[in-house]
Amino acid sequence: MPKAPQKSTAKSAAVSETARIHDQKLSRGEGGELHQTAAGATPVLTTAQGGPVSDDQSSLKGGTRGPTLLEDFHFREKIFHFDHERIPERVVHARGYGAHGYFETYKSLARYTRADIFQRAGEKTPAFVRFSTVAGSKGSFDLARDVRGFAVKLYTQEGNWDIVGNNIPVFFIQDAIRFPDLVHSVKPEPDRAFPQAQSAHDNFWDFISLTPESMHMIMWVMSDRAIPRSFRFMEGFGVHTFRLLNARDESTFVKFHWKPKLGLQSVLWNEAVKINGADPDYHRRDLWQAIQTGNFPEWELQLQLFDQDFADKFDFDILDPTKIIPEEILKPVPVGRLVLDRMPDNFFAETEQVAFMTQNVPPGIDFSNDPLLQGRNFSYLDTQIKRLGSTNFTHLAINAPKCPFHHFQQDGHMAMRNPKGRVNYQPNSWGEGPRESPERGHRSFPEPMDGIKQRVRSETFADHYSQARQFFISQTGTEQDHIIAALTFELSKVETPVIRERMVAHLLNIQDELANKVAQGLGLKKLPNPAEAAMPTREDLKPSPALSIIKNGPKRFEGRKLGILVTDGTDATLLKALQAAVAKAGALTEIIAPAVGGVKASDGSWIEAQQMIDGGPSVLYDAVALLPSEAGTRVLLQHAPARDFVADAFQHCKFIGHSAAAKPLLDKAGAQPDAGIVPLTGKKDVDAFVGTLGALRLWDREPKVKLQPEPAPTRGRPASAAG
Ligand code: HDE
Repeated sequence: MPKAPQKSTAKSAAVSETARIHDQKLSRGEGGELHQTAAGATPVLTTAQGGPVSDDQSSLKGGTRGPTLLEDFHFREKIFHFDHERIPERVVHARGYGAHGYFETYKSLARYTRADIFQRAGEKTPAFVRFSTVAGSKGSFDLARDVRGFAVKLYTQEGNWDIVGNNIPVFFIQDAIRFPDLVHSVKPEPDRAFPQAQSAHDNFWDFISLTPESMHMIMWVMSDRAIPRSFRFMEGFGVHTFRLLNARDESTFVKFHWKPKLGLQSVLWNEAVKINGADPDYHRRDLWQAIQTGNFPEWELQLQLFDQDFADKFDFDILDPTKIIPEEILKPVPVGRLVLDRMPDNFFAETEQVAFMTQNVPPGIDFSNDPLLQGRNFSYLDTQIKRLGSTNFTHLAINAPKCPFHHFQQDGHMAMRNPKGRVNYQPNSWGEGPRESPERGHRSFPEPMDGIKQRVRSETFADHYSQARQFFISQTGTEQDHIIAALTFELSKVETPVIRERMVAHLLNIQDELANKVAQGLGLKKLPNPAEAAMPTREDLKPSPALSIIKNGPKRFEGRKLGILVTDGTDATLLKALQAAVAKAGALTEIIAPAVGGVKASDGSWIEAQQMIDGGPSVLYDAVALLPSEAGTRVLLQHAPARDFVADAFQHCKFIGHSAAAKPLLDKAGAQPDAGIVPLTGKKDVDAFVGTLGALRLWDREPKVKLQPEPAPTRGRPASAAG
């Protein structure tokens, strides 16, 4: 619906009768067509009590210039409600964006689990997903270097099931009791209240450098996984080991993986920094646009299933949340798909008020003893009462189950549906009300337990470096360079040299080339000794190609966006051919022009733009095409944002298609010819260009566009055999 125009309510001392009548007309919706509803009938504005309002623009006064009267109940209610609009933001994962959709089961998993959602092939279960960053506050920017939350609520026929996961399969810590310290350390430092949404500061790296168990996670957050191009192009993980229980209460261990249909993709750090300025809502806008244009994002749920025997033989403890089970060792099995096809009607009511809780599991799903998961199961209920303010947060539509439910919980703030009738307890003699069901109800795995009461970390959790090393050697050379650059950048923001050195000491336990290059990038005069390790790093773990983004590239441009720079006189035929080819590849185009009003193309047609060049830098696109006319190029050559547009696309290793007329612009931006710079003359070139876009980036260009420091003396073992 069109938005009503903003209107000043400031009044001059003597309000003219015409202005007053005009105001009243506007408030009644008679002021112009923008106020009409689609049906032409405007509903009457009311108070929250339902009383019709006569004037919403002026408060009730004693005289034209007199004081506002206390009896103005409409004003009082309006301001009172406004003053209370905020609820506490989530202490972590404050910035998030959600969407509705459904989960479709591929086939029955009755052999493994009695969970109702997995019994029938083709069954669709309503779902709500909230993606988030962790460290930043609600108003922070989307492209922070951070873990992304990937929280899924499945409204199953036997109660809500929340898989409250992340886009990274491991975590910083092994025991929930350390979580407040971890989060305090990454948040803005308490005396200065900065930096916002950033881990590049002393407190964070101080904590990390004193926490060897975080090293595997650190490899992931310093990799490109922590700066995803879109929510749609990232994986999700349940992180912990859970259990599936079948009808006979037999247990199978399970790890949950969400695999994006469109493949993985991330941006570069230099790009992320610029995106945050150009469009701080980049990820939300992307999801919004994809869903509004009918390009519904989709993930496949894949399960790693294993038994106690596998767990006993596996290299690491399956209860340790800082470890993965490499996919090459245990192949994940596809069991269903998740499709997001509807944005919430209201962000606050749904995305802000949704309450995820790890302890929401239906019968047939059970927990493992992972001490991080156990702590989470305790924590999430507290957070909901704090944020939502009432024990009745399950009465909110977004949190309520969509299956029948019956219980005797009652009253409390904002109770919306207390049980009907006389009976509010059990057992009772009235033969009324719900009763428990040992058959249908949730049962826990009857795991034998003994042991002494103690505060310990299991010795089986003691290897902190081997999988960190495995992650690093599983990456392509390009991705390794990005990890090295990220560590160098983050630690360069640490003001205390000893913390930088402590981190390099840990890196020496992970991989020598990594440690040496970071030390060199930081300008460390002398390498420290490797950190003392509880267990030596294993060097026999094989690279796991599944851990690399680039090795698993989608090889298609589907779901991506091409930015096309045009000016007056742009070749209309070429432009149309390009737009058609990109649409055929399942991708979007956006026109960028000197003015948003558009340009007149070579055939006299008018082409509307979506962005003016100053507002549409190339960092917002996956690839770009430069189609200015000769005259247009002369103008663009004088315009710094146009030069930046090209220079950035080049340094970010993007594919650049261009008309012959655009050549001087490429030259001026320092974009030297290579395989990623593709001249476009006709349809044939255009098709070939769009074909190459599936590679997403020309990584071979990267060494040519970045600072290459002089090699410094190194020590330790030679570089790994990584790809
Ligand atoms: Fe959370 N976490 N967490 N967390 N978490 C919250 O719950 C907590 C952890 C995750 O979109 C809070 O509703 C503890 C791991 C996501 O609404 C809070 C521990 C993983 C979301 C909380 C962890 C997560 C949260 C804050 C250590 C990945 C956002 C607001 C034991 C597997 C959900 C809220 C949404 C949110 C506690 C660790 C994922 C405070 C105590 C590990 C995706 O309850």
